[in-house]
Amino acid sequence: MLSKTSALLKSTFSRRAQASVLKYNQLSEPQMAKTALISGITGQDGSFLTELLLEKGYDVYGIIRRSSSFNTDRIDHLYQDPHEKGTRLRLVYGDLNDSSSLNMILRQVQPDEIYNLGAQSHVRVSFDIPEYTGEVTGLGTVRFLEAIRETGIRPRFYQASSSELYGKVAETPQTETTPFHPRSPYACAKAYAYYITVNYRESYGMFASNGILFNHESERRGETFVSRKITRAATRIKLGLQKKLYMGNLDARRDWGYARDYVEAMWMMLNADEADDYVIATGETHAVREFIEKTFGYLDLDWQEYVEIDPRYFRPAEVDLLLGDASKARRQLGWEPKVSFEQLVKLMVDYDMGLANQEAEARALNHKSAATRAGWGSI
Ligand code: NAP
Ligand code: G4F
Repeated sequence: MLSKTSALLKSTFSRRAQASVLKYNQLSEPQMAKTALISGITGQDGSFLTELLLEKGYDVYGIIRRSSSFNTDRIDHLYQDPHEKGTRLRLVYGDLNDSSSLNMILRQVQPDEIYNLGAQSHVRVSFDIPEYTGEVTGLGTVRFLEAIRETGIRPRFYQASSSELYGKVAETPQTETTPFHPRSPYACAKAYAYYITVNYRESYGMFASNGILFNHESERRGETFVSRKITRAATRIKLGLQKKLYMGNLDARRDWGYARDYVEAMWMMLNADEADDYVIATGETHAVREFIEKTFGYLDLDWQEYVEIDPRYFRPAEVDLLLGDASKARRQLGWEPKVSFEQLVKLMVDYDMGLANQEAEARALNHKSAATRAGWGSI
């Protein structure tokens, strides 16, 4: 019964969050606190950043795109009824592919800070839809920057740059001065976004900063990224809901941190004295195989019995090794990661075990589960 009730509550909250999306002409209200505008608010990082900014007393506006089904799950717990006085989180429809919506939103919201987190962010998928990825992940950034220029407001701008820029790495560890060698349409789009952000800073004196963030995960990570794919599958296997986990390259190494720690770095960058570019990373690297070993080990399972390789998950070009050196962020922003690799795996497994338990209960009630779709496609 618990899962039935929680499903009902979830859909009610989703409906309410969608209902709270404002029309542009409803946006203006006298503002005292700092105002932040976030693209990608429905994503992993967007949800943690929204929590952080609300805690800090900001008014937060999030851009969401029209979707035929509810996609506000990650921020539903932050829902505030816009009809009540003092609402501090508002959602507005817009799209990084639609300059006019960005212009209109900027004029109405007049943000002090903009966090551009919106992107087609899946590397493997970017090989399937390279042009679309270029549009949203690359050109989306210049659409935003141009909208700032055209409206004449002077917000601080954060660009969600990525360690994928280093690709076929020229040196290890990677720092702010390591040359880029992108290895996917996603990384090429992010390279454009990185340089156009630097260019607008240099050309127009904008306060525009790049956070070159290494992989960061959480219990809210999308289920087709490797960490979550592993923790979802292992917990389901533990409860007999799934038999096998099909994986790609287990030798790839990543510098994995916790997303909540990383959104703090974003805020610190926009609240520094000067705009600049920063690597954000833990300084530890682990193979995908280690992530699997830790996860299954934590559940007392022998991973070799369950994991099989499926070449569909290999990428046309791979990024073999990422390891970041965040000394500059430590020195200049005072940022450092708090959650270790072990703690990260544990918190994700604990969360997904809760979901697997709910799924087992729902199955007993004969409900269809989203998790049964996890094996779709080649991601
Ligand atoms: P995510 O969970 O995939 O979220 C992406 C967000 O972008 C979602 O809210 C999505 O909206 C939105 N979006 C997609 N297309 C859009 C469009 N055309 N217009 C407006 N919004 C759009 O990504 P994340 O992990 O939170 O990452 C946030 C940002 O950091 C991304 O730019 C990502 O590339 C970058 N980054 C991530 C990492 C990492 O390890 N997580 C590392 C470095 C950089 P829907 O919910 O509607 O799909
Ligand atoms: O979790 P992933 O899909 O993340 P990837 O490609 O490193 O990209 C993520 O981090 C970037 C920062 O460096 C972000 F910019 C980007 O937006 C995204 O958030 O894959 C990690 C590694 C890869 O080497 C991949 O080949 O895991 C390997 N892998 C092995 N088997 C797999 C699988 N990845 C996925 N998604 N699925 C597999 O079955």
